[in-house]
Amino acid sequence: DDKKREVILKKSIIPVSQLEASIFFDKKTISLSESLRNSATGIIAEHKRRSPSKSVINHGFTVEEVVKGYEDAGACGISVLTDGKYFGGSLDDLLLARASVNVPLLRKEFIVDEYQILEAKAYGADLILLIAAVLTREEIKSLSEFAKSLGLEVLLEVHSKEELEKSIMPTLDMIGVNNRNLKTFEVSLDFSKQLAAQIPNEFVKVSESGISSIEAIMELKPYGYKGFLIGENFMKTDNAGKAAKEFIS
Ligand code: IGP
Repeated sequence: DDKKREVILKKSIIPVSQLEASIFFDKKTISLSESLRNSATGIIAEHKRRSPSKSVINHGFTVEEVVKGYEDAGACGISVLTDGKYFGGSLDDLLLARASVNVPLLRKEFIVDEYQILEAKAYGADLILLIAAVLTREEIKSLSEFAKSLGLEVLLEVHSKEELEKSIMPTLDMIGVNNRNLKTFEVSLDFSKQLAAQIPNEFVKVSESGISSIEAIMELKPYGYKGFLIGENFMKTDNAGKAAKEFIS
């Protein structure tokens, strides 16, 4: 399929030896799970140019300006969409973000192979996302083990009880419940609420998508959520960093 083709094309451009030569490759990563455990707010702010469910318009700010704004606002971590096809992002966005901030950075991507994890490390990420909906248990196991071997943390994304049950393993650091169904785009905080009790306590719980108010966070906290991944609510404004600041303070 298209995604596979993209990955193959990219592989022929940058050899693994060159990724491993990146200045970020041997750099110690920063732990998002630790920051979330110790944070009062737990906001993970996302850089997202557009999305298939809604067109999000970034009003002329560069990725550096947006992520700096997020860091100044007090975000615990920053998610950078690197998918080009659906979200208009790129690995360059991740690299520019890395050069601009010191908070943990998530490479937000549909990860299906180890090469993409090497890329994540080489372009400065601290953690990766694995999406249970598109991976088997064996894939989650081998990809998360590989990420951990590079010092990257792993955020596993689930949307249902079945996805959660098949995925639980010690190589995960955080479990995120996506409030948006990736197929129907239906969004409801009920997904986070319903799954919370089934997420074992050793994993930091993250609620993802469709969060647009402090009230939503207040509603989710009693369920044990420590992290809140927010994109659209900030990126749809004319100044994402400023919106994050107002939200967090
Ligand atoms: C952010 P929102 O509704 O605040 O923009 O959502 C983030 O959760 C969302 O972008 C996301 C995503 C994903 C994107 C969650 N899981 C997987 C791409 C792939």
